[in-house]
Amino acid sequence: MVCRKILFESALDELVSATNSFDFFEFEDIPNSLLSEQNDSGDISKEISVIFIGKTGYGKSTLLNKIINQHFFATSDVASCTKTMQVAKFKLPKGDNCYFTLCDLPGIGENVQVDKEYLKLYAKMVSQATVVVYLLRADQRDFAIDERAFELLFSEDLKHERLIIALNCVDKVEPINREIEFELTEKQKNNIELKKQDIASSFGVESCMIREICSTNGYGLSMLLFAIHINVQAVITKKQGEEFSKEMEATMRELKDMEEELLGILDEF
Ligand SMILES: Nc1nc2c(ncn2[C@@H]2O[C@H](COP(=O)(O)OP(=O)(O)OP(=O)(O)O)[C@@H](O)[C@H]2O)c(=O)[nH]1
Ligand SMILES: [Mg+2]
Repeated sequence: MVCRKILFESALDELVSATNSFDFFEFEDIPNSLLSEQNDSGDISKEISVIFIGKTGYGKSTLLNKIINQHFFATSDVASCTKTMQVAKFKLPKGDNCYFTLCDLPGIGENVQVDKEYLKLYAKMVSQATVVVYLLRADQRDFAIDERAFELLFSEDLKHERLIIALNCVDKVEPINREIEFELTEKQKNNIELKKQDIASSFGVESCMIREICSTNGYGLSMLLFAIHINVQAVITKKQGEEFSKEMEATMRELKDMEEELLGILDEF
């Protein structure tokens, strides 16, 4: 049994209004086969879950706080922080003990011994999760630990079905303008795009599944939530594989065009 701590429990409506996502749960009929069973000290719940994994200090807990718009997940500026799995649970309309859960896991990379234990936990949770969000940092160059974790955790199929990479800390991408309030410059955007292409080829994933974000100020959060939303929905409707990736890329491009158009209109005012 995997030990976990429930930090927050509420109705799905609360998550829907905090994120403007995941409203499809109200309409979709979720097959029982997709719900994984979790046992919290004898309390059994059936869950659709999104797990957040990756190296220590890369902002998993910060991102989860930003998503639920509350400060429930402990974060640290200094030391490796999350030591057990922690979850926020949102009750699905489907039944009494059915939930959509967001799970924060301890970070790898602190030391070799602990990593063995955490990677075992990751493997178990990846096998049960509906969607996996793997955090990387946009200002990082050393991917050795992550590449090793990818080899251990993700089959080729899984990489193309229910994995999203959240490329965090875009505010730290050079060249940083320290004079002005946060706004990505064209040069930073270009460097982020190059970083995404680099990661897509070394990790063997679609670049549309890499979402650039800043967990502290919320940059890119709506696009990441949209990616999680449609991945969960795709798993539920069992629309997977290459065809789905292409569809997703087209949808993402459409959304990005809409965003840019909207920003253009706002700039004119
Ligand atoms: N500049 C910047 N800092 C960030 C961002 N996201 C997180 N941080 C900072 O990174 C530090 C670590 O964040 P955590 O959320 O505790 O990281 P974690 O991945 O949960 O770490 P573990 O629990 O040890 O695995 C904190 O000081 C956060 O404020 C970001 O997008 N930009
Ligand atoms: Mg943490």
